[in-house]
Amino acid sequence: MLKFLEYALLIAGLLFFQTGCRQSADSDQPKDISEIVVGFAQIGAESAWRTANTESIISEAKKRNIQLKFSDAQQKQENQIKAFRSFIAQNVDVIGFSPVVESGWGPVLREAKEAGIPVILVDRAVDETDESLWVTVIGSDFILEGERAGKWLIENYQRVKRPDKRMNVVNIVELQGTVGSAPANDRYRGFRNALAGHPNFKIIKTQTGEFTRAKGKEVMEAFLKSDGKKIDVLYSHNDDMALGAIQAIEAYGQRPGKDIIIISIDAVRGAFEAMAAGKLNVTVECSPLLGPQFYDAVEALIRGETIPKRIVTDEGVFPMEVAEKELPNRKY
Ligand code: GZL
Repeated sequence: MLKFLEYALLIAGLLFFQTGCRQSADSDQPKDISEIVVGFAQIGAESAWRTANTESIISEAKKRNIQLKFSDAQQKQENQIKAFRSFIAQNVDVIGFSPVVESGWGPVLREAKEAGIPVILVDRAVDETDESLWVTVIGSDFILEGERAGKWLIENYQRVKRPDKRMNVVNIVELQGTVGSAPANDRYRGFRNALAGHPNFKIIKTQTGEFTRAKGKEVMEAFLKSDGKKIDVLYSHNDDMALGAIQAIEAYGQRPGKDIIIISIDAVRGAFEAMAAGKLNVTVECSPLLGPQFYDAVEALIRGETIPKRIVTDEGVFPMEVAEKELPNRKY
Protein backbone atom coordinates (compact mmCIF):
# COMPACT_ATOMS: atom_id res chain seq x y z
CA MET A 1 0.00 0.00 0.00
CA LEU A 2 2.77 2.40 0.99
CA LYS A 3 4.58 1.73 -2.33
CA PHE A 4 1.46 2.80 -4.27
CA LEU A 5 1.08 5.99 -2.20
CA GLU A 6 4.76 6.90 -2.72
CA TYR A 7 4.37 6.31 -6.47
CA ALA A 8 1.22 8.45 -6.63
CA LEU A 9 2.92 11.31 -4.73
CA LEU A 10 5.96 11.11 -7.04
CA ILE A 11 3.78 11.36 -10.17
CA ALA A 12 1.80 14.27 -8.68
CA GLY A 13 5.02 16.10 -7.80
CA LEU A 14 6.48 15.54 -11.27
CA LEU A 15 3.31 16.70 -13.02
CA PHE A 16 3.17 19.82 -10.86
CA PHE A 17 6.80 20.78 -11.50
CA GLN A 18 6.71 19.96 -15.26
CA THR A 19 3.89 22.38 -15.92
CA GLY A 20 5.19 24.81 -13.33
CA CYS A 21 1.57 25.61 -12.95
CA ARG A 22 0.81 27.27 -9.68
CA GLN A 23 -2.87 26.88 -8.83
CA SER A 24 -5.06 29.66 -7.54
CA ALA A 25 -5.45 29.33 -3.80
CA ASP A 26 -9.20 28.78 -4.04
CA SER A 27 -9.47 26.43 -7.04
CA ASP A 28 -7.68 23.83 -9.12
CA GLN A 29 -7.70 26.25 -12.08
CA PRO A 30 -4.41 27.81 -13.33
CA LYS A 31 -3.97 31.33 -11.95
CA ASP A 32 -5.23 34.27 -13.98
CA ILE A 33 -2.36 36.27 -15.51
CA SER A 34 -3.18 39.27 -13.33
CA GLU A 35 -2.79 37.10 -10.23
CA ILE A 36 0.72 35.89 -10.95
CA VAL A 37 3.88 37.42 -9.51
CA VAL A 38 7.18 37.26 -11.42
CA GLY A 39 10.60 37.84 -9.84
CA PHE A 40 13.35 39.04 -12.20
CA ALA A 41 17.03 39.14 -11.06
CA GLN A 42 18.78 41.45 -13.55
CA ILE A 43 22.59 41.68 -13.85
CA GLY A 44 22.99 45.44 -13.57
CA ALA A 45 23.15 48.48 -15.86
CA GLU A 46 26.64 47.97 -17.34
CA SER A 47 25.76 48.83 -20.94
CA ALA A 48 23.19 50.45 -23.23
CA TRP A 49 22.21 46.90 -24.17
CA ARG A 50 21.40 46.03 -20.54
CA THR A 51 19.44 49.25 -20.04
CA ALA A 52 17.31 48.40 -23.10
CA ASN A 53 16.88 44.84 -21.83
CA THR A 54 15.67 46.10 -18.43
CA GLU A 55 13.28 48.52 -20.10
CA SER A 56 11.84 45.65 -22.16
CA ILE A 57 11.34 43.40 -19.11
CA ILE A 58 9.68 46.16 -17.03
CA SER A 59 7.53 47.78 -19.74
CA GLU A 60 6.20 44.46 -21.06
CA ALA A 61 5.08 43.40 -17.54
CA LYS A 62 3.17 46.69 -17.22
CA LYS A 63 1.62 46.20 -20.67
CA ARG A 64 0.39 42.69 -19.71
CA ASN A 65 -0.71 43.69 -16.20
CA ILE A 66 1.77 41.20 -14.68
CA GLN A 67 3.08 41.90 -11.15
CA LEU A 68 6.89 42.14 -11.38
CA LYS A 69 9.46 42.18 -8.55
CA PHE A 70 12.69 43.45 -10.15
CA SER A 71 16.21 43.49 -8.72
CA ASP A 72 19.46 45.01 -10.11
CA ALA A 73 22.58 43.12 -8.92
CA GLN A 74 25.18 45.75 -9.96
CA GLN A 75 26.98 42.95 -11.88
CA LYS A 76 27.60 40.95 -8.68
CA GLN A 77 26.67 37.26 -8.58
CA GLU A 78 26.17 37.31 -4.81
CA ASN A 79 23.51 40.00 -5.23
CA GLN A 80 21.72 37.95 -7.90
CA ILE A 81 21.75 34.92 -5.59
CA LYS A 82 20.36 37.05 -2.73
CA ALA A 83 17.56 38.31 -5.01
CA PHE A 84 16.83 34.73 -6.08
CA ARG A 85 16.45 33.61 -2.45
CA SER A 86 14.25 36.57 -1.64
CA PHE A 87 11.93 35.67 -4.55
CA ILE A 88 11.76 32.08 -3.24
CA ALA A 89 10.94 33.38 0.28
CA GLN A 90 8.18 35.55 -1.23
CA ASN A 91 6.90 32.46 -3.09
CA VAL A 92 6.68 34.17 -6.49
CA ASP A 93 5.12 32.17 -9.33
CA VAL A 94 8.06 32.33 -11.77
CA ILE A 95 11.68 33.52 -11.51
CA GLY A 96 13.46 35.03 -14.51
CA PHE A 97 17.16 35.94 -14.53
CA SER A 98 20.13 36.73 -16.74
CA PRO A 99 23.13 35.05 -15.03
CA VAL A 100 26.12 37.43 -14.81
CA VAL A 101 28.50 34.43 -15.14
CA GLU A 102 27.90 30.83 -16.28
CA SER A 103 28.90 28.96 -13.11
CA GLY A 104 27.90 28.81 -9.42
CA TRP A 105 24.13 28.57 -9.84
CA GLY A 106 23.46 24.92 -8.88
CA PRO A 107 22.48 25.41 -5.20
CA VAL A 108 20.07 28.30 -5.72
CA LEU A 109 18.49 26.68 -8.79
CA ARG A 110 17.90 23.52 -6.74
CA GLU A 111 16.34 25.62 -3.96
CA ALA A 112 13.90 27.11 -6.50
CA LYS A 113 13.08 23.61 -7.82
CA GLU A 114 12.46 22.31 -4.29
CA ALA A 115 10.17 25.29 -3.67
CA GLY A 116 8.28 24.37 -6.88
CA ILE A 117 9.14 27.72 -8.55
CA PRO A 118 9.95 27.42 -12.29
CA VAL A 119 12.99 29.39 -13.55
CA ILE A 120 13.39 30.98 -16.98
CA LEU A 121 16.90 31.97 -18.15
CA VAL A 122 16.80 35.24 -20.13
CA ASP A 123 19.70 36.44 -22.34
CA ARG A 124 22.45 34.24 -20.88
CA ALA A 125 22.81 30.53 -20.00
CA VAL A 126 24.46 28.69 -17.08
CA ASP A 127 26.92 25.77 -17.21
CA GLU A 128 24.80 23.47 -14.98
CA THR A 129 24.29 20.01 -16.58
CA ASP A 130 20.92 19.31 -14.89
CA GLU A 131 18.56 20.91 -17.44
CA SER A 132 15.54 20.18 -15.22
CA LEU A 133 16.65 23.18 -13.12
CA TRP A 134 15.20 25.64 -15.64
CA VAL A 135 12.24 25.66 -18.02
CA THR A 136 13.87 27.39 -21.00
CA VAL A 137 16.73 29.69 -22.14
CA ILE A 138 15.59 32.71 -24.15
CA GLY A 139 18.22 34.72 -26.04
CA SER A 140 20.83 34.95 -28.78
CA ASP A 141 23.28 32.39 -30.11
CA PHE A 142 26.55 34.05 -28.99
CA ILE A 143 28.81 31.61 -30.84
CA LEU A 144 26.99 32.51 -34.07
CA GLU A 145 27.47 36.21 -33.25
CA GLY A 146 31.24 35.67 -32.89
CA GLU A 147 31.29 33.67 -36.14
CA ARG A 148 29.38 36.43 -37.95
CA ALA A 149 31.88 39.01 -36.69
CA GLY A 150 34.83 36.90 -37.89
CA LYS A 151 33.18 36.08 -41.22
CA TRP A 152 32.55 39.78 -41.92
CA LEU A 153 36.24 40.52 -41.24
CA ILE A 154 37.53 37.73 -43.52
CA GLU A 155 35.17 38.82 -46.33
CA ASN A 156 35.59 42.61 -46.04
CA TYR A 157 39.01 43.46 -44.58
CA GLN A 158 40.80 43.77 -47.93
CA ARG A 159 37.99 46.00 -49.33
CA VAL A 160 37.82 48.40 -46.37
CA LYS A 161 41.49 48.55 -45.32
CA ARG A 162 43.85 47.71 -48.18
CA PRO A 163 41.88 47.90 -51.47
CA ASP A 164 44.99 48.68 -53.49
CA LYS A 165 47.53 46.51 -51.69
CA ARG A 166 48.31 42.82 -51.35
CA MET A 167 46.91 41.26 -48.18
CA ASN A 168 49.54 40.68 -45.50
CA VAL A 169 49.34 39.75 -41.82
CA VAL A 170 46.32 41.33 -40.08
CA ASN A 171 46.93 42.13 -36.40
CA ILE A 172 43.78 41.99 -34.26
CA VAL A 173 43.21 43.12 -30.67
CA GLU A 174 40.15 41.85 -28.78
CA LEU A 175 38.07 43.42 -26.00
CA GLN A 176 36.31 40.53 -24.22
CA GLY A 177 33.09 40.85 -22.22
CA THR A 178 32.68 40.00 -18.53
CA VAL A 179 35.06 37.17 -17.57
CA GLY A 180 33.15 33.88 -17.22
CA SER A 181 29.95 35.13 -18.84
CA ALA A 182 28.27 33.13 -21.60
CA PRO A 183 28.47 35.94 -24.20
CA ALA A 184 32.18 36.50 -23.54
CA ASN A 185 33.04 32.78 -23.67
CA ASP A 186 30.97 32.12 -26.78
CA ARG A 187 31.86 35.25 -28.75
CA TYR A 188 35.53 34.46 -28.03
CA ARG A 189 35.03 30.96 -29.44
CA GLY A 190 32.82 31.90 -32.40
CA PHE A 191 35.28 34.53 -33.67
CA ARG A 192 38.11 31.99 -33.61
CA ASN A 193 35.93 29.45 -35.41
CA ALA A 194 35.58 31.93 -38.28
CA LEU A 195 39.30 32.75 -38.36
CA ALA A 196 40.32 29.08 -38.51
CA GLY A 197 41.95 28.42 -41.89
CA HIS A 198 42.98 32.08 -42.26
CA PRO A 199 46.40 32.15 -40.54
CA ASN A 200 47.21 35.69 -41.73
CA PHE A 201 44.52 37.00 -39.31
CA LYS A 202 46.32 37.04 -35.95
CA ILE A 203 44.86 37.95 -32.53
CA ILE A 204 47.86 39.64 -30.91
CA LYS A 205 46.16 40.89 -27.69
CA THR A 206 42.98 39.94 -25.81
CA GLN A 207 41.65 41.29 -22.50
CA THR A 208 38.33 41.89 -20.76
CA GLY A 209 36.76 45.34 -20.93
CA GLU A 210 33.90 44.09 -18.69
CA PHE A 211 31.28 45.13 -21.30
CA THR A 212 31.61 48.78 -20.16
CA ARG A 213 32.57 51.89 -22.15
CA ALA A 214 34.99 53.13 -19.49
CA LYS A 215 36.92 49.86 -19.20
CA GLY A 216 36.91 49.40 -22.98
CA LYS A 217 38.58 52.81 -23.36
CA GLU A 218 41.14 52.03 -20.63
CA VAL A 219 42.13 48.65 -22.10
CA MET A 220 42.34 50.05 -25.66
CA GLU A 221 44.68 52.78 -24.35
CA ALA A 222 46.91 50.01 -22.99
CA PHE A 223 46.77 48.09 -26.31
CA LEU A 224 47.76 51.25 -28.21
CA LYS A 225 50.57 51.97 -25.76
CA SER A 226 52.06 48.49 -26.19
CA ASP A 227 51.27 47.81 -29.87
CA GLY A 228 50.31 51.17 -31.36
CA LYS A 229 50.72 51.31 -35.10
CA LYS A 230 50.79 47.48 -35.39
CA ILE A 231 47.06 47.21 -34.71
CA ASP A 232 44.91 46.72 -37.83
CA VAL A 233 41.61 45.55 -36.28
CA LEU A 234 39.66 45.79 -33.00
CA TYR A 235 37.13 43.01 -32.28
CA SER A 236 34.91 44.11 -29.38
CA HIS A 237 32.39 41.78 -27.69
CA ASN A 238 29.96 44.69 -27.34
CA ASP A 239 29.30 48.19 -28.68
CA ASP A 240 29.85 49.97 -25.36
CA MET A 241 33.47 48.82 -25.15
CA ALA A 242 33.95 49.66 -28.85
CA LEU A 243 32.64 53.21 -28.27
CA GLY A 244 35.11 53.64 -25.41
CA ALA A 245 37.90 52.27 -27.61
CA ILE A 246 37.02 54.75 -30.36
CA GLN A 247 37.75 57.59 -27.89
CA ALA A 248 41.12 56.01 -27.08
CA ILE A 249 42.03 55.55 -30.76
CA GLU A 250 41.22 59.19 -31.57
CA ALA A 251 43.20 60.43 -28.55
CA TYR A 252 46.12 58.33 -29.81
CA GLY A 253 45.91 60.18 -33.14
CA GLN A 254 44.54 57.41 -35.33
CA ARG A 255 41.29 57.21 -37.31
CA PRO A 256 38.82 54.59 -35.93
CA GLY A 257 37.06 52.79 -38.81
CA LYS A 258 39.95 53.58 -41.19
CA ASP A 259 43.41 53.09 -39.59
CA ILE A 260 41.88 50.56 -37.18
CA ILE A 261 38.91 48.56 -38.49
CA ILE A 262 36.34 48.04 -35.68
CA ILE A 263 33.96 45.08 -35.46
CA SER A 264 31.44 44.99 -32.63
CA ILE A 265 28.31 43.23 -31.34
CA ASP A 266 24.93 44.39 -29.94
CA ALA A 267 23.74 46.92 -32.59
CA VAL A 268 22.71 49.59 -30.05
CA ARG A 269 21.88 53.10 -31.28
CA GLY A 270 25.33 54.46 -30.33
CA ALA A 271 26.92 51.95 -32.72
CA PHE A 272 24.77 53.18 -35.63
CA GLU A 273 25.71 56.77 -34.82
CA ALA A 274 29.42 55.80 -34.79
CA MET A 275 29.03 53.93 -38.11
CA ALA A 276 27.23 56.93 -39.66
CA ALA A 277 30.25 59.01 -38.57
CA GLY A 278 32.59 56.48 -40.23
CA LYS A 279 34.17 55.40 -36.91
CA LEU A 280 32.82 51.84 -36.62
CA ASN A 281 32.74 49.34 -39.50
CA VAL A 282 30.11 46.75 -38.54
CA THR A 283 27.94 45.67 -35.62
CA VAL A 284 26.39 42.21 -35.22
CA GLU A 285 22.88 42.42 -33.78
CA CYS A 286 22.08 40.92 -30.37
CA SER A 287 18.55 41.98 -29.45
CA PRO A 288 17.89 43.04 -25.81
CA LEU A 289 14.15 43.32 -26.49
CA LEU A 290 13.40 39.99 -24.79
CA GLY A 291 10.43 41.12 -22.66
CA PRO A 292 7.69 39.85 -25.04
CA GLN A 293 9.31 36.40 -25.45
CA PHE A 294 9.92 36.16 -21.68
CA TYR A 295 6.29 36.86 -20.76
CA ASP A 296 4.98 34.64 -23.58
CA ALA A 297 6.91 31.83 -21.87
CA VAL A 298 5.59 32.85 -18.42
CA GLU A 299 1.99 32.85 -19.66
CA ALA A 300 2.43 29.49 -21.42
CA LEU A 301 3.90 28.09 -18.20
CA ILE A 302 0.95 29.30 -16.14
CA ARG A 303 -1.42 27.73 -18.66
CA GLY A 304 0.45 24.45 -18.15
CA GLU A 305 1.77 24.32 -21.72
CA THR A 306 5.10 22.68 -22.65
CA ILE A 307 7.83 25.16 -23.65
CA PRO A 308 10.92 24.44 -25.83
CA LYS A 309 14.16 24.23 -23.81
CA ARG A 310 15.75 26.89 -26.05
CA ILE A 311 14.16 29.98 -27.65
CA VAL A 312 16.67 31.73 -29.99
CA THR A 313 16.19 35.32 -31.19
CA ASP A 314 16.64 36.10 -34.92
CA GLU A 315 19.26 38.78 -35.60
CA GLY A 316 21.19 40.47 -38.42
CA VAL A 317 24.55 42.05 -39.27
CA PHE A 318 24.70 45.82 -39.91
CA PRO A 319 27.73 47.22 -41.81
CA MET A 320 28.60 50.93 -41.91
CA GLU A 321 27.03 51.36 -45.35
CA VAL A 322 23.47 50.81 -44.05
CA ALA A 323 23.78 52.76 -40.77
CA GLU A 324 22.29 56.07 -41.93
CA LYS A 325 19.21 54.41 -43.45
CA GLU A 326 18.73 51.94 -40.58
CA LEU A 327 19.19 54.43 -37.69
CA PRO A 328 15.57 55.71 -37.64
CA ASN A 329 14.30 52.09 -37.42
CA ARG A 330 16.33 51.21 -34.33
CA LYS A 331 14.28 50.45 -31.21
CA TYR A 332 17.22 50.39 -28.74
C1 GZL B 1 24.37 39.71 -24.57
C2 GZL B 1 24.39 40.45 -23.25
C3 GZL B 1 25.62 41.28 -23.17
C4 GZL B 1 25.68 42.40 -24.20
C5 GZL B 1 26.38 43.46 -23.42
O1 GZL B 1 23.17 39.03 -24.71
O2 GZL B 1 24.39 39.52 -22.19
O3 GZL B 1 25.66 41.91 -21.87
O4 GZL B 1 26.35 42.06 -25.37
C6 GZL B 1 25.68 43.33 -22.08
O5 GZL B 1 26.28 44.76 -23.95
O6 GZL B 1 26.34 44.01 -21.09
